[in-house]
Amino acid sequence: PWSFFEMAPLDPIIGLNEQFQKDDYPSKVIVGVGAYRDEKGKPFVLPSVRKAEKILAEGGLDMEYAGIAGEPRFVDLALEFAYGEDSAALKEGRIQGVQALSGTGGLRVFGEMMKKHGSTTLYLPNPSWGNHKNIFTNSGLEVKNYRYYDADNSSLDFEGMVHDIKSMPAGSIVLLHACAHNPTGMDPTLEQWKELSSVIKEQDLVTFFDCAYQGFASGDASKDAAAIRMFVEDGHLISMVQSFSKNFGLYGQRVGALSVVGRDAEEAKKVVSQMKTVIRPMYSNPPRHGARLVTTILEDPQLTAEFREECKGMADRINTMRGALKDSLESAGSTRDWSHITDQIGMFAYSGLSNEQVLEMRAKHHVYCTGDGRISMAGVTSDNVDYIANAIHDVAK
Ligand code: PLP
Ligand code: TYF
Repeated sequence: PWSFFEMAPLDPIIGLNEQFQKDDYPSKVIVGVGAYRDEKGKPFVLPSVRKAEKILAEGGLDMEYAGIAGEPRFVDLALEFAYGEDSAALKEGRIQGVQALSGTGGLRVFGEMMKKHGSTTLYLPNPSWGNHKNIFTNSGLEVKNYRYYDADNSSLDFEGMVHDIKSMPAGSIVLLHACAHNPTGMDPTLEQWKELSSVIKEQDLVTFFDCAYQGFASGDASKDAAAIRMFVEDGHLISMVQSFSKNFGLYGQRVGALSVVGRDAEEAKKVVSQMKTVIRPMYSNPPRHGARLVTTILEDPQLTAEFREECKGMADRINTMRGALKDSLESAGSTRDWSHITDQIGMFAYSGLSNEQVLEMRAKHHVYCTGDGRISMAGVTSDNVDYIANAIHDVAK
């Protein structure tokens, strides 16, 4: 039955790892997948997560199935983490959610649910995270774009964005990156968010926030939730997917949540019941360990404080490397304006390198970033920053 199967192309982001593994050049560098590395370039487990692991190991917990919606306590804490403990909507029970297979799984459940309930079109920023389009196309939705990034000026094309939102048909879904936009590292200001909130309201759209980097934009997880909290306060009945991959460093544990703000608690519960009908035939229920780790941390004020400090530490190291990369490019003799590297926030630098330059940099210098010129700043260290800068300068001259 398999003879007509062709080899599928490599994933444009994750496939880079496979290519990189095969490269035996000694000073090869990968700044592709968005995964945090420490100053030695090694994967990093947060000390608060290590402590939570110990607590769990000693807790003698059983390994029974979670419910379809996952760990209820985790969901409550995840929602408080994003919407804020003081959120009126949360206190009124108008926000309900399920545990999700990290951000990706939550996006897919949302897409399937919306398709089932008559949605036809979802709008993504141009550009957006590479996987978004496939997730929603595979959910049966038509995926369109709205203007977001002005590549010529390395800035947010806010006017274009507002213009495009104003021409979206009522009932369309608009996906917004809650903070630290991937791949551009360029977010609307608070004033711009306010304007977006009012424009979207007039248009009668379904607002869907993808929150994958809460804590990574400013270093302060509460501050990074400002847009979400503003929209809820403004009365938007949003839905949101949260990922705990980056901020808690729990990538492989697949920890996330999908939530909805209803007109009242009953409405929100009805939506959650529909999420569960999507989940049950797809994967039945989510894994427990990662959700238990996050619960253990967020339940404990001391561990939460430690986590917040550690998350800030990651964001700070990335920012230091932004400055170092820009300086290093200038020392290498580049006369191009690289100020966008330090202006951008979150995990990535959207360098402005063309696909041709990216491929040349890979072939000549064995520096691997994604085809769109996105550099994972989390992979830049004091040891490799000069090498990366020289490679960029060489192909960008
Ligand atoms: N959404 C955005 C914008 C992302 O950048 C990512 C990961 O890079 C995700 C969602 C999903 O990540 P995960 O499935 O690990 O939570
Ligand atoms: O670097 C990125 O943009 C992501 C990272 O299951 C990622 O693609 C990798 C694996 C995964 C989800 C996200």
